[in-house]
Amino acid sequence: MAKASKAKIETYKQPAGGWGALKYVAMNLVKEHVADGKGLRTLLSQNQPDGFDCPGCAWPDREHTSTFEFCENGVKAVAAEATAKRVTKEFFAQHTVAELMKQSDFELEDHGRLTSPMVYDAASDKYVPIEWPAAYALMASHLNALRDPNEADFYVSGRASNEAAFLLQVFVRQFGTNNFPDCSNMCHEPTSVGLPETVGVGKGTVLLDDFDECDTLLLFGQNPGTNHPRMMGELRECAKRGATIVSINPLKERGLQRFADPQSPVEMLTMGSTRISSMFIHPTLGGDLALLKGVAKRVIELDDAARLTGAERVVDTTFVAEHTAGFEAFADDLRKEGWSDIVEESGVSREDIEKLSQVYVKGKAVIATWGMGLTQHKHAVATIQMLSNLMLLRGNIGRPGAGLCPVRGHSNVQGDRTVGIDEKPTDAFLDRLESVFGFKAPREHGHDVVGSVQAMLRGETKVFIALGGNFAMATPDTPRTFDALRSCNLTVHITTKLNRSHLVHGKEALILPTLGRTEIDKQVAGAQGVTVEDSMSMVHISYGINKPASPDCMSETAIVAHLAEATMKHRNNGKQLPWLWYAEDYSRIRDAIEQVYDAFKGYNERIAHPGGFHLGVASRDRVWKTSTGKANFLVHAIPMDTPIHQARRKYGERLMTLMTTRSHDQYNTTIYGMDDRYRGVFGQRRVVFANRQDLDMLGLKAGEWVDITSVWEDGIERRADGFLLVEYDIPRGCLGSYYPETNPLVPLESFAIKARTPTSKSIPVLLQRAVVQHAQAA
Ligand SMILES: Nc1nc2c(c(=O)[nH]1)N[C@H]1C(S)=C(S)[C@@H](COP(=O)(O)OP(=O)(O)OC[C@H]3O[C@@H](n4cnc5c(=O)[nH]c(N)nc54)[C@H](O)[C@@H]3O)O[C@H]1N2
Ligand SMILES: Nc1nc2c(c(=O)[nH]1)N[C@H]1C(S)=C(S)[C@@H](COP(=O)(O)OP(=O)(O)OC[C@H]3O[C@@H](n4cnc5c(=O)[nH]c(N)nc54)[C@H](O)[C@@H]3O)O[C@H]1N2
Ligand SMILES: [Mo]
Repeated sequence: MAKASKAKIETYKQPAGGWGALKYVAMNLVKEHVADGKGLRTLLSQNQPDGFDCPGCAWPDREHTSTFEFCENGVKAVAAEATAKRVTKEFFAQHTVAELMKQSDFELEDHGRLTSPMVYDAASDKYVPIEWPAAYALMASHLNALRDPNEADFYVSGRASNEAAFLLQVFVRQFGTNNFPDCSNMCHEPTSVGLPETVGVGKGTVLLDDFDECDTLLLFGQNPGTNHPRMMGELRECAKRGATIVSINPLKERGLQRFADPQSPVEMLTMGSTRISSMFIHPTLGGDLALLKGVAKRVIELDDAARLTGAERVVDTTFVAEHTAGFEAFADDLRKEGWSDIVEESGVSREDIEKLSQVYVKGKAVIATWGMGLTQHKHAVATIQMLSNLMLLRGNIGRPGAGLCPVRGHSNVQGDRTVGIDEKPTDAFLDRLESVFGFKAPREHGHDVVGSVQAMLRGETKVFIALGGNFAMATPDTPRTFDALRSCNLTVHITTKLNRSHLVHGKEALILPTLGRTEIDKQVAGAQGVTVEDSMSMVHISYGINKPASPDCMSETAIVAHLAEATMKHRNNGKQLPWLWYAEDYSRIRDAIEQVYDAFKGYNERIAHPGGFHLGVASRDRVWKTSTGKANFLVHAIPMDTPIHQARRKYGERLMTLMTTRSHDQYNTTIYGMDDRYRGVFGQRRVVFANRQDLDMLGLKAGEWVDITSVWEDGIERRADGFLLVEYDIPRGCLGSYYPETNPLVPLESFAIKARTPTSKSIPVLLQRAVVQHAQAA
């Protein structure tokens, strides 16, 4: 077992990446017992044309090139899956669920890969073995006993392949529901909801090649040094070429400051590094809408001045005239907007807004990227639309080196959505599905994540089946989510590793062990590859190379096919789609996908090309699939009465806004280790970052322990106790802490307008000195 760090808080002076990354790679390989030849072989196959797609993030690869793309956190994701540790039947025989509940999330996952299908036995409070056919029969009997198919929810986490996800949605829709809560609901949903109204497509418009041509990059609310380390390679190249990089983030994240490329012998040997951002703008949490309005207002001011003096226009008038609608109303709204509200609500000085505006108007090819810092807020949809507005002002969409670049999370979260995991399917899609498969698809929209928990709490959802993920820990309002899951008649997890969702189970429960992407997936027609779509709409194939974790693990696709077969054979007088036939050879599923979606034409041939193919994004080609047939400028007021404003009126400056983010040593709810070294946190996770002046104002000191309570007036007490205060360079009134420990603080009913994404980056909270002061960190 790798040695855990001692609990300490210590400024990290190294650049992101570099030798620090190599050290942690080695530590993780040792921890997972994969530091032998097999471990190395696994890593060398990552993101290779004939290897597997990294199960980490959704950042694309350069043509899946021959050099091994090095990324510390990709290695951690692979090592976590390729681990030599196993959770066996004997393990379950030794532990009751109540005992396992006492273990931390880190400990649960650290037991290793699940090896056998297990069923919950209430008499002993243990999971006991079950044969696969009996597991399918149990699920089928529950599903077929429902009065209404809408009493079942099918959760999908973004690692599932296109093949498994597509087959699942065909089955579930034939079964009769659109209940597809999906990790995307908690993630980039505001992007997927916001962009179609402005530019017609809910996806990014850039490709990696655009990073070669851009001269300006605006990075909003993301931490690529930790969450998309392969993006750092691109940023480094851009910086070296002299592109201007601005980071818009309440925190000065290490990876946004300096990066040493572990693949650059020069940087490694000379201990050198590359400066990434040349400018930092630190908005207050949720302040981006006001900030973006401020920058757009400045662009209009400069343009108005240019028009008066006859100088070159600042707005790209040709583009605006030819391609957009709503410009005049938008510009008028900006002219009327007051600077004091912009400055107050963004938390950014007029001077900094001016500087950012200058950078923006100087850029000839601007790329704007964003992550969870924009999406997990009440006004996320409006914020993303305002960013799109800003980009439209100077024609920065659909031009080489310029465009919108939402940076997705899970490696196939975008693909899952593309192939039909969508609780709000369009009629056009359902019509097509019906004509290809010959059944009537349900039209009523289904549950998203928030809707799913609410339906369980109302006692309406009886069966919950999850294809991956960790619903119990990823969702808001943890105690209520626990109650919700426990109210189900059956909960099922198709999963690689043990996590808390398996322990917070329904009256009956199954754990079904599945293959990871690194493993050989052998079916009747031979070893199968699966396809995934990255954040830039590139679709490619991935082949596992490792021996399966256990002979009893089944592929996700096969599990879905058997579930469908077992359930549907009792319906339609036994007339069935050939579920098992699809799972014999995944190219048959891809043929079916191609029949439903024109964009996948020639699917099987096109994935044979190394690097795969681009799905096509109309807005990239300046084809606007909106109601006006143009790119729309959309007016949005600066919100002045959010739950944060309301709570602040009541509690004054003591009211803090809390963001919940990832540490460097975790993959969402999977905790790899206890360090967040770029932020200087070692050996612990229960910390809260606060501004020095706020600490003084509250009469608190760094090193003290605090309890956190939410301010949300619905009669439910929300608290998370025992966090170490860490003084940090964070704007006043803002706090930062890690997810999932802080999810008990996020109210289920606090979500983004239109997108219903939980507001995990803007929770109104109060701090109290903890009753128990733990031993202080060294
Ligand atoms: N190693 C690793 N890789 C991952 C993941 C992981 O957990 N570990 N998770 C994957 C997933 S599913 C996702 S969605 C992505 C997440 O990747 P990110 O989008 O980087 O997610 P977070 O860690 O939540 O960090 C959000 C960033 O936004 C900033 N921020 C917070 N609030 C605001 C705000 O109001 N305005 C602005 N401008 N900035 C703000 C925070 O300071 C932080 O730097 O990463 C993916 N990749
Ligand atoms: N407070 C707060 N909450 C958040 C967020 C936040 O920033 N703050 N972020 C949100 C975001 S962006 C997201 S995407 C969600 C993530 O929510 P989820 O996607 O539900 O969570 P993960 O932690 O990614 O899921 C990890 C589990 O997936 C399983 N798994 C891993 N690989 C595979 C595989 O190949 N196949 C299968 N079948 N299972 C596998 C393992 O059992 C592992 O325990 O959380 C959201 N919740
Ligand atoms: Mo995500």
